[in-house]
Amino acid sequence: MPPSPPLQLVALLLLSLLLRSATAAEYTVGDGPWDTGTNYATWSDKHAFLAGDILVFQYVRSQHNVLQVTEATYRSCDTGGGGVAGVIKSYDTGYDRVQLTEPNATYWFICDFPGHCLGGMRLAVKVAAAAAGGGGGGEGARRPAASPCIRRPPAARGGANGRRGG
Ligand SMILES: *[C@@H]1O[C@H](CO)[C@@H](O)[C@H](O)[C@H]1NC(C)=O
Ligand SMILES: [Cu+2]
Repeated sequence: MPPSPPLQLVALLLLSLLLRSATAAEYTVGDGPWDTGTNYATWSDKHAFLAGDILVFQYVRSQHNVLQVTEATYRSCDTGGGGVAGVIKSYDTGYDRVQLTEPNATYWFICDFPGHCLGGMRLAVKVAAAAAGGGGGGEGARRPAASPCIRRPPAARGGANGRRGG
């Protein structure tokens, strides 16, 4: 009987899939649009973020933006009028992919449109100390399912608020 390369190929494919899912996960922030109708604290608490993971902010760019800020600005929602105080990085494409590069760190994000941050458009993301891609030590840290975010509790998003386009 000749050897059966297909089986080895399948094994290789499976292995590479496993490795890929262990290196980085991509999360759509809030499992939907970045807007004023979502509870981002609840969303963030549901997930275990690792260095290398990517956050995707999706929104109408004329209505929102994304600023990575200091903890103080996250708490005060005050960027000093000019949108600069405490601002580390700003995004405004409407489809922003932000990689969480630092292990053992917290990332803070707000929307700087008037009233939006105070209205709930702010996100704190804690990145675990173990790095996902750091020399292959990350496999134990990553939970088995690569995308557990599909299920969405029915009442998680305030219906009326979100649709107002606030
Ligand atoms: C994580 O950061 C804290 C303070 O920022 C530090 O005390 C702690 O040792 C760090 N842990 C690891 C595993 O690096
Ligand atoms: Cu906004």
